[in-house]
Amino acid sequence: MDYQLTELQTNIRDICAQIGEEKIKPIREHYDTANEFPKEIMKVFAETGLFGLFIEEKYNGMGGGVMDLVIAVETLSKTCSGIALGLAATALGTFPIILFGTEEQKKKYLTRIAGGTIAAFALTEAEAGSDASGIKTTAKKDGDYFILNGTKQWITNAGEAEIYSVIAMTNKEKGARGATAFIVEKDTPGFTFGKKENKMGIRASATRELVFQDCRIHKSQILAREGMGFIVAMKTLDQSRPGVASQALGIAAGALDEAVAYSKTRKQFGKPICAFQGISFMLADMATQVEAARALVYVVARTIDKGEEKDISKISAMSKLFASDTAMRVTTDAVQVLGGYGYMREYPVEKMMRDAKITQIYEGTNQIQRDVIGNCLVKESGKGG
Ligand code: COS
Repeated sequence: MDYQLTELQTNIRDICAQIGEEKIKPIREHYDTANEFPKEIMKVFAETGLFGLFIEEKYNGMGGGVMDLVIAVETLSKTCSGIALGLAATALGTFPIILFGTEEQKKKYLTRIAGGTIAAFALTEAEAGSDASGIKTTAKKDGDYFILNGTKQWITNAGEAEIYSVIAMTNKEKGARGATAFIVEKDTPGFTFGKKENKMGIRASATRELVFQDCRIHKSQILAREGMGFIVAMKTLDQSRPGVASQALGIAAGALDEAVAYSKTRKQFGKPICAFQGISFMLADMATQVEAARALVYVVARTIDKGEEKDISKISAMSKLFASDTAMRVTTDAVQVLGGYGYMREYPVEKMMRDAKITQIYEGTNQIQRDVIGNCLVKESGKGG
């Protein structure tokens, strides 16, 4: 299909496909098995300028937007979404600065990120997953400083990132309106990391706790204003969910490729299995779902980049919901097409199926996405809210 990619986007797709084939494919199994973060590949991303893809040129970025990020993450995720996540989660940690940073904060942090410094976003806690305004990490005012105490859970890129966008409560009584967003640097005293999680999929990505114990952060590190942390988080997620959608899309597209290739070489009853309608109909459905997901994700990403839509929550949630459900269905079917071989670690489709599952869960479960979409529909119809 002709998606009318720009020259930059075509170049990004080709470069990422080359990185996937030459650098990621030979090592993806190792990092998945070892549950290890691929620093060497992050260097390749940095050298290629991928960390600056979605950052303005005046901060040494490439001046692209969500669509450019989507193309990169989709293409890299075809080979390994766990590795692509190092880039996607950096974007997630960067969006609060892009959307709400002061000129000074942007100059200081965006230029570093564009040069290859990894970032992360810290909202989730043990008791605050879907209920994001229930966070318990506190930031108590002390003169020009805020003292952070608490633990963030399941933070992607934790320990590897140098720059963290952290949401903490500055006024518990005010609920969602009592949260504040801070930029916290890795080596700040009082800021340490908890255990590395042993995950089902995306095992090449680093997922750890962030632990704050009397961690002093200067007020100049606040993003937006005191009390605006929840809005910073929500607007960030609106911007980043198409990134998860593109990760899911890449996983699904990768699994489809594997299934088609296998079906042409695997012979049963004297014929390649693609000659059986039971298989070819499955492949046809998988391909149709992938293309439908791609069309939706691209249109949503472009709409966000245009900046004309006032409320992007609904379409952003739709892209993540549809693409991640597609990824789960298509990878499950890919394992089915490969049969017993699909279930074995020697073939990549079982890893793709494991990797797909998280896209229905993180950056808001798909139940939360439906909730967001439903609330938007009611608001738009003027009946509620
Ligand atoms: N953009 C701007 N403002 C938003 C917003 C958005 N996308 N979403 C909510 N708000 C505002 C609301 O308008 C409301 O403002 P007022 O206080 O002025 O009325 C405020 O934020 C609180 O909103 P709401 O009452 O809807 O908050 P809830 O506590 O009910 O939570 C959901 C809403 C469920 C949507 C939110 O908690 C959520 O997104 N949860 C999932 C979190 C998530 O994705 N976690 C993954 C972490 S990153 S891996």
